[in-house]
Amino acid sequence: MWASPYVKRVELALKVKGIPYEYVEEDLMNKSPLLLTYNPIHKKVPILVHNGNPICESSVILEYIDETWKNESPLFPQDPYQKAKVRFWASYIHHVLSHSQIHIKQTNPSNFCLVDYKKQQLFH
Ligand SMILES: N[C@@H](CCC(=O)N[C@@H](CS)C(=O)NCC(=O)O)C(=O)O
Repeated sequence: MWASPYVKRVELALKVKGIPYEYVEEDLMNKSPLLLTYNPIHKKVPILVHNGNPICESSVILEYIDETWKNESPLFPQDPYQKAKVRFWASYIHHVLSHSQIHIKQTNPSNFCLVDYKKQQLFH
């Protein structure tokens, strides 16, 4: 689901750490048997499948990635207070974006921008 912020944060984490992955697009209007098998509780993306094991929920996936590939660029600081601050701001930014009229729009095959539909503004 290319426009999903939950999927994007997982892809970004994999890219930051340089972990090769295969991306499988899902049609959320017609969910595949694989999606329903791997995430029977929420039936949502993203799902990371690693060593045959499905991991669901983007924040859980991010922590799994960070703990599994420890030596590559850490996503979270070790210090519990610093880690709490990172989690706070990640949650804040996500909350602001998902509760606003701002959406991601693809302007051409390789270019994305943020669109504020209320203010009719584009942010590149
Ligand atoms: N809390 C979940 C939310 C994931 C989520 O809402 N995914 C949406 C795509 S953006 C989805 O799969 N929706 C399908 C549905 O609601 O049926 C996470 O962080 O992974």
